Amino acid sequence: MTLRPILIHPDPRLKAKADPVAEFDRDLAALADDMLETMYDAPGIGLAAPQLGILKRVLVMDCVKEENATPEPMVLINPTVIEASEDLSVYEEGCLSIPEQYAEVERPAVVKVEWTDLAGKQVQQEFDGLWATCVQHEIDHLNGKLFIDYLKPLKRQMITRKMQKLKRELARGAKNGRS
Ligand code: K1U
Ligand code: ZN
Repeated sequence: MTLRPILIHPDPRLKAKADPVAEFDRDLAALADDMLETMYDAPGIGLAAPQLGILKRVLVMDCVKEENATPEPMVLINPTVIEASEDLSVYEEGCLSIPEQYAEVERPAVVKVEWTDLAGKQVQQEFDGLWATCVQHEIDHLNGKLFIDYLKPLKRQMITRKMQKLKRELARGAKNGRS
C-alpha cells in the first residue's frame, strides 16, 4: 500500500468528469487500497480517485468517527444515485482538496446508491446521516464538482484565493527543501 499525494484546489483534474471503470483487476484493487490508506492517513471520511489525479469513477469512504469503533471501509466503483429523498439535510462539509475550509451544504437527507464492488458485483444500498452527505460529496468529485460550487460566488472566490496562496507557499517550501 502506498500513500499518495492529494491534489489541492484549484487543479483542472478536480474539475474533470471521471471515466467509468471497465476492468476489475489487481491494479484496481491496489488503487482502492492506496485510496483507503491515504484517506485514513489524512485523516478523512471519504476520498475520490480524481483527488489523487486519477480520472476513474472510484471512491472510498468510512464515516465511523468514534475512536475504538470498528472501521467500516467501503469501496464504490461506478456509483450512481438512483433515488434521493425530498427531505434535505445541512452539514458543514470539508474537503481534503480544500484544507481547513468548511461551509454548510444542503443535500438530500437519504439516498439510494448503486455501484459495482471490487469483485465486479452490482450492489445497492440506502445511506442516511453523514454517510449520505459523504457519498454525495464523493460522487460530486467524480463529476468534477466541489462543495464550494454550492456556495455564493464571492465566498467561493475567497476560498479559491486562499487555496492559491496555500499552493504558492507549499511550492516555495518544497523548493527550499521543507516537506
Ligand atoms: O472528499 C473529501 O475531500 C473528503 C472529505 C469528505 C467529507 C467531509 C465532510 C462532509 C462530506 C464529505 C473529508 O473527509 S474532510 C475531513 C473530515 O471531514 C473528517 C476528518 C477526520 C475526522 C472526521 C471528519
Ligand atoms: Zn472533497
